[in-house]
Amino acid sequence: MARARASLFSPLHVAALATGAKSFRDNPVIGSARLNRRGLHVARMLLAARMAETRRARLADLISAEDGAAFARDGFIEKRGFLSDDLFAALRNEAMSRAAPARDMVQGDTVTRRIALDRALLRDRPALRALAESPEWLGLIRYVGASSLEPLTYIQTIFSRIRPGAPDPQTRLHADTFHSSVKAWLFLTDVAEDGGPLTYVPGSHTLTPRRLAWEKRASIRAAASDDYQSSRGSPRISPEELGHLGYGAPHVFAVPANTLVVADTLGFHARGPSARPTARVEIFAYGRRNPFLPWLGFDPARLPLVRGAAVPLFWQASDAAERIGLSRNPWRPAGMVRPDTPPRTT
Ligand SMILES: O=C(O)CCC(=O)C(=O)O
Ligand SMILES: [Fe+2]
Repeated sequence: MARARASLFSPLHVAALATGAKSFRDNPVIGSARLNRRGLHVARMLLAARMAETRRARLADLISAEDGAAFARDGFIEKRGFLSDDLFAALRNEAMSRAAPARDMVQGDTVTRRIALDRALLRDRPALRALAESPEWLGLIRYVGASSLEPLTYIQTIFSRIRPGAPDPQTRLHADTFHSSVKAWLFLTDVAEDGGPLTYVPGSHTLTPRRLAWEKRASIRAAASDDYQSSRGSPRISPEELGHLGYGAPHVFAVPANTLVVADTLGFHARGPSARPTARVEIFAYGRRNPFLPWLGFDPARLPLVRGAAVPLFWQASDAAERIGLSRNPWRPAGMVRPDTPPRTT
């Protein structure tokens, strides 16, 4: 019987266990209630955490001891006044005052806009290039990301409550996936407490026994969950459950412009609610690799032909996939716009 059931699993679905594949609903092995009851999901989490810890230890020289201690405690590093006043003013001007090719994505009542900081854009924007190449910026991202990765970097705008629609799904506390990965936000605008701020539950990036027990329970029912994001491997958690796991309230990044936050999105985080339509603009970087890699380097995104072109390549591939009917690309071309030009998708 067990044999007959095991044969339902295709080799590709099994092979995906060794990657960052996370969707309980799309992969019958990852989503198997029977295997997750026996600890499959939790075993992947523990192995990924151990690999991340080993890789991160080798990257300790990239950041200060103080930042390392803050990260170990909280799961994020916050740096106010990250850039010098002059560099920040120049960078903000380069980012905000010039139109650039953008993509918009609608999620409920929210529109996310991204302008890729690719090679073409950076060519004549020296302040943005100085940030993208800054050892301090890259060091923080690589340390938190536990890999010598090449982050995907954008000018990102969050237009909260810009259109009628369901509440933004990012406003529910969640972990992005089952393993460490890094996101960084250098805010170009001041962010108010009731203006859709980033929030993060301090310390929730570590796998405590209670977190693992919660993950195990969640993994058993995830494939059948009617919460779409949870079933796709980004588990949502309620404030009550969070209390049961022993965590305090989320920290709210109501911060002035020129604050950098670099976070491990294995920890629980969300976008706080917005009391009115707002446009939060930031330089946003993202890095995620196979969590089971023993090595630090060899990121394909660092190859000469890909470096500085990964985002447009990805967008074009997603457009091509849509043209042949595979899947809709949620990132729709928005034309040449500035980060704060109101979206047309309202
Ligand atoms: O933009 C934010 O405040 C957080 C959104 C989020 O959950 C994410 O980017 O993973
Ligand atoms: Fe997230």
